[in-house]
Amino acid sequence: MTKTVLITGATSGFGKAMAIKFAAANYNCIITGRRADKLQQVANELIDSFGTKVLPLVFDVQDKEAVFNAIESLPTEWKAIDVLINNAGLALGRDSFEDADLSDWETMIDTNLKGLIYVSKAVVPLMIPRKQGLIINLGSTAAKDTYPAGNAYCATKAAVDMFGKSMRVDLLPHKIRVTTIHPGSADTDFSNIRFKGDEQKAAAVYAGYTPLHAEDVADIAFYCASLPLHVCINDLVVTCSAQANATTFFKE
Ligand code: NDP
Ligand code: 8X3
Repeated sequence: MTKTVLITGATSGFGKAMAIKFAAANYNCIITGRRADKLQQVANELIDSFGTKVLPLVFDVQDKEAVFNAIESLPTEWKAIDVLINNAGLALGRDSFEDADLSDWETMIDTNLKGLIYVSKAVVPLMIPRKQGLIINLGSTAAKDTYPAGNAYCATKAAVDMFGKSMRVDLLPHKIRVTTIHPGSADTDFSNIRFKGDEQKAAAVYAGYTPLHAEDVADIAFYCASLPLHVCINDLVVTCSAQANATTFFKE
């Protein structure tokens, strides 16, 4: 039977690459994001390339009401969600504690943590009666250790890590598996957004080494989703070969 995946933040980066990967494997894809035009482009690409069924949903994960409305209004045939990928997220700013913008911190908390909680809380009730489901959360190496001026971003990802562990325990009786993938540095739009369009600063993040690409992370997410039902990868940290942990890189 055809499976269904819901991927948040599918307008670019990991989410878009995951949508392509799952659509290529004939999953029905529910894809979400705030930018309606980009989301429709991704939907068209999936339909044109793979002929899969695609349902684009435009909402901001920070907006609790919008999240619950979107999930509750899903057509019946889209409610059997096999895989939820909580991917939407961002970093804003890379400023030391005293200089950091409090509203940037609030946006990261509202998106990376509260948004993930809203989407999970809306989708899990659809999984419980089916006694199956896989939730893949996007953490980060920043969840495992902090780096200078990582402050609120690192804190949100550490919270995602712990919330995923908690979900895994609570959802065990419902046979819902929870995997958290923690990528290191990857060359998506992430740094452009973090540095608010400063392309030089964004490019400097990836200078001197080959970072992860979105497709690498999509392949890993797909692998996690392809395992037999009795297997669950709980926690997966992945970096490019030039990165050892949140702070240590070998650049040439
Ligand atoms: P991108 O900026 O390329 O993609 C982020 C996606 O999240 C976009 O599709 C964006 O869609 C969506 N998004 C952001 N805010 C919201 C919101 N409020 N509501 C709905 N959707 C939102 O970055 P990545 O692909 O790199 O990031 C994906 C995830 O991976 C994030 O959680 C990030 O923290 C994490 N990560 C990234 C790493 C990296 O180095 N790139 C490494 C480790 C983890 P739209 O703007 O259309 O709403
Ligand atoms: C994104 C990777 O190193 O910028 O989570 O925190 S990093």
